Amino acid sequence: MAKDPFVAYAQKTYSGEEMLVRSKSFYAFMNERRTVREFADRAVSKEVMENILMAASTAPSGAHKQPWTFCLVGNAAIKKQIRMEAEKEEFESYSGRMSEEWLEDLAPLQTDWKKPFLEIAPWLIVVFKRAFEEVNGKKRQNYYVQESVGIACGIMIAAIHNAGLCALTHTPSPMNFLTKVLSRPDNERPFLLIPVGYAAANVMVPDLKRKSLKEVMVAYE
Ligand code: IYR
Repeated sequence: MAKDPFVAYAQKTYSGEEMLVRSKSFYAFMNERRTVREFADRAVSKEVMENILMAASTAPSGAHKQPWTFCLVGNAAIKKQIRMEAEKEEFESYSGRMSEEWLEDLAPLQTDWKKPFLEIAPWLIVVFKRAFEEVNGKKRQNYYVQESVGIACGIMIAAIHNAGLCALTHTPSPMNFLTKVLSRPDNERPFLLIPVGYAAANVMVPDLKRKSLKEVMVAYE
């Protein structure tokens, strides 16, 4: 196979001062992001969602395979079905499958098996990781799939926040029902379920604190 040609890359740089301002303001902006679990029943244009997905798809990936599929669900009947199936699993999880320790760790978030946001949020992004590809009837590997898709979701969450929207990184467990509901092929596995929209009016969020720099960084100079 011919090697991809290389092209010149013009890196955008900033003065030291500008870099300081930009890095600080980006941190401040990202630090305003909060996960919400209650959404407004308010439309968001499909074009905005498409831009968010294209931003996510700029993520670096193993061998540049971009091993993700983003299912964008706005259809009310499909959202309802996803809610029903998710609640079925979550009910089982909350009433026995999750450990005491896990339930104790979740208590401050006040989550439970009910997931009305799966119907109320205007869009659900169902992220699938692609374990392998089929090229000309032959199986081709993808690499670092977990890492690649995780990074893409991080960029997606930043893009959602940048658009002035809210998201929830939701993980119904197990979530293989999403494969069936969305008729996904054999090489795809559900990764995350991300409702996107406006937060509900007067939404409340847990009073969480983020770790300090000292707690998350170890410097070696
Ligand atoms: N999947 C469940 C439980 C849950 C687990 C973790 I870890 C959270 O941070 C939040 C919830 C649910 O979505 O309710």
